[in-house]
Amino acid sequence: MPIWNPQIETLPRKELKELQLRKLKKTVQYTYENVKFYRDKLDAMKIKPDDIKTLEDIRRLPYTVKDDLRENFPYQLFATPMKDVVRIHASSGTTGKPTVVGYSRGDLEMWAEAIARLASAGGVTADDIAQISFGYGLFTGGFGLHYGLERIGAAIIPVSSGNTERQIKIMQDFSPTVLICTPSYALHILDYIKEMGISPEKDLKLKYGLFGAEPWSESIRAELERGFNFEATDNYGLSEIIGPGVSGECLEKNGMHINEDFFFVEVIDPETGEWVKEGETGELVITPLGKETLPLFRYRTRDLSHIDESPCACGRTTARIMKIRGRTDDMLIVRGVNIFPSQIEEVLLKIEGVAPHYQIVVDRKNNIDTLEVWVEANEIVFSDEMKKLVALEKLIIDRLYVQLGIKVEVKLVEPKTIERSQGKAKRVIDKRKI
Ligand code: DLL
Repeated sequence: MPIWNPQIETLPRKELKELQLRKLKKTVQYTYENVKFYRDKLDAMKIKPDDIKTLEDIRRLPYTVKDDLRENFPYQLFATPMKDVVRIHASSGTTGKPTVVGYSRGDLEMWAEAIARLASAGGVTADDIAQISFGYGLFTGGFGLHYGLERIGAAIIPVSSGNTERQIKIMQDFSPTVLICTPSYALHILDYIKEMGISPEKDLKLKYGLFGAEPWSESIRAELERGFNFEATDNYGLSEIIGPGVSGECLEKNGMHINEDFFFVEVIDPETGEWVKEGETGELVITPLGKETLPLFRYRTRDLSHIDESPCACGRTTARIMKIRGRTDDMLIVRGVNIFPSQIEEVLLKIEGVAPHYQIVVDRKNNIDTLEVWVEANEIVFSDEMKKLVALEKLIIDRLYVQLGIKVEVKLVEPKTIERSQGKAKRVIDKRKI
């Protein structure tokens, strides 16, 4: 597979770091001059932009958190005047005000370049026809992928999300070779396809799937690749930083190559705020390099992962963010035990007879936390004897006990009872917070 921008993507790591340092220095100077919020912070900390002399010095800069964006709602962190802002997106967020992000023309250029690289890495070329089933709108997924794919020269079908039957009709009529959406929506489309008796192998032309915007396990990748008969890659990003485009997998499928000339990524211990040792898991903290409208310092993503800098067989030299394990804020504490939804998914999807649709319901009854896992059994299991259902339920309880160390309740439900999403799946319902 050709590399979109070999000059950058295969740069020796030493030169890449030199490039990052040059851009970091410029970014700090630019941000200090143009964003009062940061100027005040640096002044209070008695730090001058000139104090940043090495990449390690980034640790002298303050962190930025989501609340900083909310408190400066909507435009106070923008470094460019409105006449230079050409796009606005927002992320809804479940509590409080949404976070608003802006892009200059230069930012959109950078965004398209970042996406072109990851889409090429995932197999896309100018010969492809891409069905983009991410939502187009304030969410960054649809438009973000769109302009990068256009840059490559792929023919885009901008379907947006929803209306699954129409999605499938388009797949049959327009012969897209690439599907782009959340992995959970892809699973939902796959269910429909099976139900309609369509054979992806014979009736569709799909070759690649580019998925992201939510956590998904290797088991879901296997399920999608088998079901659609294509190759599926993962890509990661967040609206505060740019949207999709921070990083994306190549066809080696071994971590997401970071666009390191655009983003400096640190991994910190979320408790102490210190850098973890090389290769260890921690919270990703991202500083965009050279962004014009919303240049944030050290944004705390709350996403947990680790970084691998070892050479990749694809030839790219850029470091890779390994699969996102969860978020610091989606960790559930149930009867004192820390549980990540991804741990539960990992167990469920290795069990035969279980469909990749589940929901975790946490509650508190008589002052005791309860955790119920609702899992769909597949058609075959459900039409079988009761005895088998009971045995399957017991197997899931036992496996989850081994993984989590606590006994949880498991409820096997009929196929298609768990709500499907057209965007990001909602896997956890924590009634304790309601
Ligand atoms: O989800 C941007 C995006 C769109 C990325 C399309 C990839 C593809 P937000 O809505 O701001 O932006 O949500 C960002 O989603 O902090 C992660 O917790 C999660 N997330 C995004 N990509 C992945 C991924 C977009 N590949 C939040 N794996 C992030 C796991 C992901 N989690």
